[in-house]
Amino acid sequence: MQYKNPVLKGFYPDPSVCEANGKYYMVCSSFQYFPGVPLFESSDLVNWKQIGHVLTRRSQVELEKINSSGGVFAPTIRYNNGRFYMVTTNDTTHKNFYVYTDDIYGEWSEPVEVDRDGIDPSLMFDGGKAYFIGNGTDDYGESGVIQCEINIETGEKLSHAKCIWKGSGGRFLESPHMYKIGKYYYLMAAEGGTEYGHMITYARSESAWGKFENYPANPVLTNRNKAPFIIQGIGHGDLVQDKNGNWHIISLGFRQMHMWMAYHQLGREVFLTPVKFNEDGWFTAGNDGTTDECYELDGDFEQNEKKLYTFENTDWNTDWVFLRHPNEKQYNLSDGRAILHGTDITLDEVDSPTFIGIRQRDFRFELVTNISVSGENGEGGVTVYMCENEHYDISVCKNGDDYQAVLKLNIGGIKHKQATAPLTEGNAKLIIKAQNTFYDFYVSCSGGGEIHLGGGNAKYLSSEVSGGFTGTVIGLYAVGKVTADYTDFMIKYTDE
Ligand code: 6LW
Repeated sequence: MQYKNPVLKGFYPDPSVCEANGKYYMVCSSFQYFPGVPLFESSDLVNWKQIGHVLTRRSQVELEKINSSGGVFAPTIRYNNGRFYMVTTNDTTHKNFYVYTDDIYGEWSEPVEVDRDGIDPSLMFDGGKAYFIGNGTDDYGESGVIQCEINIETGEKLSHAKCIWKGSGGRFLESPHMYKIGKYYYLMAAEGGTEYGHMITYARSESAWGKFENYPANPVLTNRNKAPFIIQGIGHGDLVQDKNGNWHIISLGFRQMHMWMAYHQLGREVFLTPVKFNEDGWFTAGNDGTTDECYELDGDFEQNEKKLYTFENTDWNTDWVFLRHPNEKQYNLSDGRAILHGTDITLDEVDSPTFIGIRQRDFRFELVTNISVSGENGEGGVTVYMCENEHYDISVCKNGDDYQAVLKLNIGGIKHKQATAPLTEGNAKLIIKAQNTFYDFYVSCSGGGEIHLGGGNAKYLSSEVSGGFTGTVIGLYAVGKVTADYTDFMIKYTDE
């Protein structure tokens, strides 16, 4: 059967995957969003169903007022002796820690800290030992891929932290993972940085401590010279074997908004690329060392893609996220309805405004929602949000008895009120129509037609402009002394 990349669309960066009891489990980074580390399950590596989050309690991760694109960086998920482990870094507090669970559908433990620097930690279990692998500097001042043995019960280091590989020479050596396959230990990592120069490289050794011999044709996988091609930034991968014995790399990548426009607003998404081990024990990836849009995959499966998102067919605890730690009193979320109570925190702040969002999953969509704004002075609406300095907001503003529909664009911190339209009441229908390169905003009130308020170019919300690691999130929000009551919400995605 054929599948099409990305296998998981939208802002789900830094994927890591493991196999357990005939299923695959995947985690992604989540930065300033809470709950943190979205957790997915699949039976074919192509269709991924989110089953929850790993970091669901404030005691597991501190995100109070942390910088956008700070917080939870790349995670790794591994399964050993009936227990799942997720290890990651809070890049704002510079803490490396892991949590564990014996029930993948339940809660995860309190964090176990590991006294190591760097980011992109990984775990390997081999010969009854647990190895903590990441990047950073070792106990002797060497930088590169750093390994130490740990007591998995306590996180205590049981050996010196030692640099075991310095990569193939690319900048930003990150995302190391080690695998024991046959007689070799394979050490795979990302180099080049998570933009257009991203690549996956690897080396092998007959010892977990090296000396590691570089694959002679590194990088084994990259799209850095694949042009013109929409899929770019391939890197940060994890190796996984499927039930038919075939190997794959699941990695991050991104889709440019247009063949000739090197901007991406959706964030880094998840791609699946086939891998082949050769007689000589080296492996290759893709047809030519690059990630294509479509591949054949053994197995009897259909690739399903959800195109319609509503309050009724999404789960507030799984599909929706808050900015940092929410004040739960500000939200009343139920089947088919969301009631948000504003505070004085705005979307332009590095804080936790009244905001609940769902990742933008593809370029072209139409969003419609009813909204009713009541209270004293303030606004309630929908935002296409990259971070506090890049977001487009359509809202119903209430100032005493005066109501207005307002379109605001925040581009690089330049706050521009693009259009207003008078309303006779606080009830309205807000509409967003998105193309690959542009967002258009409309309002309609009882019985009236759609008023086009204006729009904004998608590239000003892109990672290239905003500079972060996240992707656009479509958020419901309220600011000020108002309550915003949303019903009949839907986002419908359409193909090119
Ligand atoms: C991730 C690291 C990286 O931890 O960006 O650029 C970090 N590379 O691999 C956040 O995605």
